[in-house]
Amino acid sequence: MRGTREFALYLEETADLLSLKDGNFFRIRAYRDAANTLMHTEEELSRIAEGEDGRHFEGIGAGMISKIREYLSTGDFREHSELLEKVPRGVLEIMRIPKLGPKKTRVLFEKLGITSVEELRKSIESGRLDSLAGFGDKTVSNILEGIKQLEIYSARILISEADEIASAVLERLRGIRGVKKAQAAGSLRRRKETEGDIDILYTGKRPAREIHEDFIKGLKKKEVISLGEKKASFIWEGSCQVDLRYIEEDEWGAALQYFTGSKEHNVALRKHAVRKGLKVSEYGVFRGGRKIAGKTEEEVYNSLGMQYIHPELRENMGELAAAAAEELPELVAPGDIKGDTHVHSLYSDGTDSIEEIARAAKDIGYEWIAICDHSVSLVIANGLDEKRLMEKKKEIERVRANIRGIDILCGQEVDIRKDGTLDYPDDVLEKLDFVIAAVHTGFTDPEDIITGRIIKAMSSPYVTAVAHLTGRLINEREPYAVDVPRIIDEAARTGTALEINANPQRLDLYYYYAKLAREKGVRLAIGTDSHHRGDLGAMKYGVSVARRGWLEKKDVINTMGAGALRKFLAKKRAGLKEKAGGRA
Ligand code: DGT
Ligand code: CA
Ligand code: CA
Repeated sequence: MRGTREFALYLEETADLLSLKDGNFFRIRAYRDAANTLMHTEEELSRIAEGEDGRHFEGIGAGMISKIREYLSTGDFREHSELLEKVPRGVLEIMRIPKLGPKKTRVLFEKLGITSVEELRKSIESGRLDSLAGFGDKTVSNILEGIKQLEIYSARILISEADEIASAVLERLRGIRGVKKAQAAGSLRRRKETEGDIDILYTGKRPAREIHEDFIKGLKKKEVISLGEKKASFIWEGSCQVDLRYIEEDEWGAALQYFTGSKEHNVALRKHAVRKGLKVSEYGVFRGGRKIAGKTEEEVYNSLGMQYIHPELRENMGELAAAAAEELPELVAPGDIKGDTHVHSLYSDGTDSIEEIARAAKDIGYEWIAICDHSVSLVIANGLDEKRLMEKKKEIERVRANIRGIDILCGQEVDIRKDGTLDYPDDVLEKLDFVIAAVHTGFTDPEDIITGRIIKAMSSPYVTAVAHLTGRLINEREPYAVDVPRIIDEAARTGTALEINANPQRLDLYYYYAKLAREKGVRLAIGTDSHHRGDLGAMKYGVSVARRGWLEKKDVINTMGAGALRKFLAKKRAGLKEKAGGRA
């Protein structure tokens, strides 16, 4: 579909290309203004081209309308495509480096043929810019600084960082005179694994511009991007963009719904509304000219004939149909969690003793905790050989006798070796309460090899769960190649659970695979992979992934009491051993 937003991006790009050519200032500004207007409307491009409803589209004149029509019929417009033939997109990226600007970008492109940020960085390092007029030491060091900034703006941040920024911003905002309600929306409210930027909505009884000006006063290292009547954008502490939006009190629910997104959810919601003869916008739900909802989000969804949809579900993965049929899952909640399936102790690479971990877990209110240290092959993480493993088991028994009210499971995170065998023999595994199996080697192997290793490991009656299935480290290491749907089928067949690793840098399984696992009847185990007892709090990120994956209490083994959990663990062992015995 050729959408309004895509067209607006093309306009923006045309304006950039024109500025690179030293084009007419007023024309460039007119394009940017039009792009900005279109970026913020919900209207279909074809309707704008009809010139209907023109009052929303100040700044979209006859010239622009003809470009829109051209775009609608050909997918582009001539001015844009012709400009783009002469200048590669990478050059536009260079122009986005703070403080560089179109003139210098043009020199780099025309004189040295530099067409990407990476090329520019290399050219600086190799001294190609040294003799270029207008690129003295100061300029070059500004460019390097700018490249670093650009990386900050374009990287998505971890949810744990986003949470911290959002609470600091909210605290500051709530402290400003005249601010009433304030809340995070956007991907952070949906609890997405990473955030592109942070969206904050608020209501107030003073002009928003004054509130924004108060807000940015005295910010450390502040970087104000824009300061408008209703919206302000800035970079918080040099790390992430924050958008503040002033919302009218009686439009709060509609705005919260709109700015929580996702965009895909919103598009589908609007279509659903249209079928019912209604119109949804960030201002409310309307029948004809009459507003029928908008003050609360519940009201917005209910007025469209559906259940309230939790933000975590709003990814257009079937939640609208389920809400209309009143068939939404009853999502697992942090309060349902009774234990953690993946915690390291001093025995391998953790920092705390078994007793310290057990007490910390008890303080959280858990009924049990599984201490899973690394196995013998993982030498760099101080993996345990059989002897030390038996010492650990003894110590767990001692601590268990000393601390009442919490069951400590003697677990291990056992390496899946290159040939798919496990890192301890069966007679050792048999002595453990809880085994999570994990791939820590051969990350670059092809998909069938890695998938095969994991499938072989799952066929062991001792393997409770597979840890961090894809091995990704967000912003640091790509996932290794693994056929997740196949693993899910095998997990269902063998009664093996799959881990949702709650470490904010992992969050692995991804939520959509958690959803698929649930649909196939696989249980999920949320493990924080803690190496310090302070990390136990990461459980909430794992629960968010579970909720985004539509999981209910019964789908997550962490919601079992200690007794039920031990029964569950015994079941796989008994079942698979019986099958193996039957075959023999
Ligand atoms: P992010 O920031 O990339 O992690 O993802 P979001 O979902 O927070 O996206 P963002 O910050 O661009 O916008 C916040 C929400 O506002 C988004 O989820 C839906 C809504 N929204 C913003 N701009 C548009 C738009 O042009 N069209 C539609 N349909 N929704 C939009
Ligand atoms: Ca956002
Ligand atoms: Ca935003």
